[in-house]
Amino acid sequence: MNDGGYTRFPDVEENEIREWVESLDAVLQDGGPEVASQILERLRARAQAAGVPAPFSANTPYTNTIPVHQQPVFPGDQELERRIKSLIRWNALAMVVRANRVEHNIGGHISTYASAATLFEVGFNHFFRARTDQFEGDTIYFQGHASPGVYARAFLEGRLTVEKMENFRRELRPGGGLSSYPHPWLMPDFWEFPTVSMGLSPIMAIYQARFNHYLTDRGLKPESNAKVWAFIGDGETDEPEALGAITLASREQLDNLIFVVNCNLQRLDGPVRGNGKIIQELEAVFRGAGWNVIKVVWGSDWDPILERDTEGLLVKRMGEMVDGEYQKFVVEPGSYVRQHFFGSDPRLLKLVEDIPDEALRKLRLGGHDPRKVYAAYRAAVEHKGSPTVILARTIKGYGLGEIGEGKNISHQQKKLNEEELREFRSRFGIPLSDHDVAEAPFYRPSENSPEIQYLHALRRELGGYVPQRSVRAKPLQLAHHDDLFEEFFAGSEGREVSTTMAFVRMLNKMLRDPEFGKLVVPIVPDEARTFGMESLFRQVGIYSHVGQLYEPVDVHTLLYYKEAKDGQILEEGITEAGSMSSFMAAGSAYATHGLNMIPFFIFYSMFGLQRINDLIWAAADTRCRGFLLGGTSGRTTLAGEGLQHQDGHSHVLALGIPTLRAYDPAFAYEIAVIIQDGIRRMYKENESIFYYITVMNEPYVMPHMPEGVKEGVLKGMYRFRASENKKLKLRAQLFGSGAILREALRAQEILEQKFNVAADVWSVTSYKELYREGLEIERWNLLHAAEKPRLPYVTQCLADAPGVLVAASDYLKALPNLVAKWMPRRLASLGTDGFGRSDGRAALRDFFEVDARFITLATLTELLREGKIEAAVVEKAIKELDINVQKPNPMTS
Ligand SMILES: Cc1ncc(C[n+]2csc(CCOP(=O)(O)OP(=O)(O)O)c2C)c(N)n1
Ligand SMILES: [Mg+2]
Repeated sequence: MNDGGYTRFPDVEENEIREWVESLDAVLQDGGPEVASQILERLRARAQAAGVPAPFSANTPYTNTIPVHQQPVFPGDQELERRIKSLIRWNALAMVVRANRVEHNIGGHISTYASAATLFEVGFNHFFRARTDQFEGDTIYFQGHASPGVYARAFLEGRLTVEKMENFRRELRPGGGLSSYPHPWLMPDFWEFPTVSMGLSPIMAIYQARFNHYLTDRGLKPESNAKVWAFIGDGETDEPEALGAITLASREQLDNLIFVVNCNLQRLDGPVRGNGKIIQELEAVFRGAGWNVIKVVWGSDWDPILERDTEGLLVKRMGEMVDGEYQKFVVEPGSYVRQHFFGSDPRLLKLVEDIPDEALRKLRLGGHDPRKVYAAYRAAVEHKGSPTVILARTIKGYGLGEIGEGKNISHQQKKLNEEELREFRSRFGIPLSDHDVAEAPFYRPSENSPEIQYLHALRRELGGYVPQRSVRAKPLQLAHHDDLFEEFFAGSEGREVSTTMAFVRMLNKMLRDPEFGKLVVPIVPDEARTFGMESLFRQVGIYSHVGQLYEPVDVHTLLYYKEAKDGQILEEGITEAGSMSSFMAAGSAYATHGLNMIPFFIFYSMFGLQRINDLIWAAADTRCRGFLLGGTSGRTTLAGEGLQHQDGHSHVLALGIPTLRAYDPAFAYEIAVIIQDGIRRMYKENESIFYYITVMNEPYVMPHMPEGVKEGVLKGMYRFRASENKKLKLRAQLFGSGAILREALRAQEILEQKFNVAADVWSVTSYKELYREGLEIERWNLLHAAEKPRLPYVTQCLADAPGVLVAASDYLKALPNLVAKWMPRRLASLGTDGFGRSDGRAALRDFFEVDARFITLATLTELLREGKIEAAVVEKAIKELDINVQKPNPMTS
């Protein structure tokens, strides 16, 4: 695969091949590429019919895709651009070197931008269009480790001060600094998308490009030729997410999408494919997936040599070498290149006999040649019908010379001594004296200099500066908001429904809301039927850029599978990562597009936070808004499915994501309160938060909302049903969440009827919210030691709540334990630590010890501990409740 088909048939006579090649040349000359292509296609068909196994190759030779004669004229002042790029190179290097001098090991990367500089700067100078009032602008995902280069350019543009540059990677300095990598959370006016968890930006970019089409197809934004660019490392493509969604991009004909893979052949530890060729490997993968592939392997220096290579020997030789050898040519002298590359054939040696060794070593590669890169970018933006990937060959640590060019240690190179700085300075012609250079000072020519003037002029032409982030969406009014949710406050009037059903009905109503219905984006990874959402197929349609090219098998049914160009549902297929990427595109549209899109991504809760937590983390960093719905949740509520499906820990995983509000509601009105308030906070008050709400498939009667509980629902707990028998001496407070709240209610009855214990039952809608609030109060108390301590909400709630305390949920015991220290007395926690099982709900709740019987037992045991009852009562209860004390421990079995 990797040699472009050149070494496969060594026994074919060279002469014979030459004759065929000459015929092809003649056809090309007379008829042009289209005729040649037709003839080749006919030949292929003929060969196939004759039983000749047609040589399959998804590869083209290891040369540039765009031939010299098709290269457009470079539109800029190349010399001036080179000088600007050199200044950016210098400042990018200086910021890392300086940061590490001040603070040993503060880190930063020099060699990534050093290799990507031309790829970035040609984009900045000629392609990346800013967002303006008239034009939506290009969306760019910058390779995270190249951030010093992006900062250095913004510094030249006058957008970042010396002080900020000085404080690269030291954000906590007075006056602030610059974050290590692209972080919208930390630099909300600058970065739009976080990219540094490798592999995520490619998938995010693909779904962003698709989402841009979605917005246009649904009439929410005008048609435009804006592009989504993603700059990716070649090592990064090993991440499954990086290539995992590329067929979606071609299937959806995303010609608004351009990947640029910086193929410096190295990653952190060493070569990406020492024994192969990463460019050829990626070419095959992307071509196979239907992408337009543009290889930019060799720079213009190679053009005359290739022209002299009339026999194709050089191209053949280029195809033979593996990346490990190519990397060696970067670090060895020209004599080595002559001997080991050209030396394989005297005819090759002849091609370069008039080129001195030093020049031979310096023959520029494609990714460092602005003319080649420009040609590729121009072809990419003009290409129609499919996404484009540009595979550009570069050198890691380009310009660092002895200390880091092409070396295996390049990635980690952060410090340069005086001598090395001087060398770099001289190589790139930075006007700093030998004396000054030692300090690695930042250098910016005067505002009137040709460099700075040129820089500004080009950016003006492209609409302004990038990257730049701003929030352009206007807050929603939410005038009729109450009516929408009213129905759910009333309860289900005796009907048994699940919280999932209630949510779907809510979604249905929200889709019809006159103000924001059109902004709602339902996202499902092939689970709509699981959640009873199939009625939405017909109601709002499934989005498809091409509409529906077939008659669906169920066309005669009421709820048929309707795909439509203006469909509203994003039915992503089985990809939680892809769905989450859509969520991010929608959830950040308030900034990217000035549109308050409201994504509702509903998934199997086990395959959410557990599977795609890194993307959810990135969504938080992106300041995304919207709702994540963990469907069929609960370790004992999702009956039958067993170990891989039953989620009992997503709420624990949600704890770590700072802007994620996580709720485990039990009733429809709780969900309504949470969603209503969430929409208000995110889209009216402009808070950068998002929500995780678990919903269940267990049907039961949804009660009417009691008076005055809304605040408690949102804060995390409220007393749902107080004991009516206050005269009893034995008292308890039971905390239930989600479906397990009903077990607590049952326990309340058992305790009262059989054991004379009066228990109040609380619905704990969010341990995370209680925990956050408690931590906030504790911090306040810590920092205001002399003042009267404040009380956490949990403590306030339980101030007048007598008796023992017992919590039960469908999640890990760790959740209630988080807030136990703010409770007035010891808390007994019941939860579902351990592997799930396939069985019915009752059996599962017995197995995990979270049912009404175990809540009763835990309450009695606590009363025994407090000396309020005798051990005999507990022993009797164990028998009456039919509890097997010899049963295996669910945590370890
Ligand atoms: C998910 C993830 N794993 C590991 C890393 C650590 N890491 C940072 S850069 C890097 C190597 C990058 O190599 P490549 O993608 O080829 O980029 P280059 O710097 O060579 O352009 C690694 C492993 C990371 N940032 N993200
Ligand atoms: Mg690399």
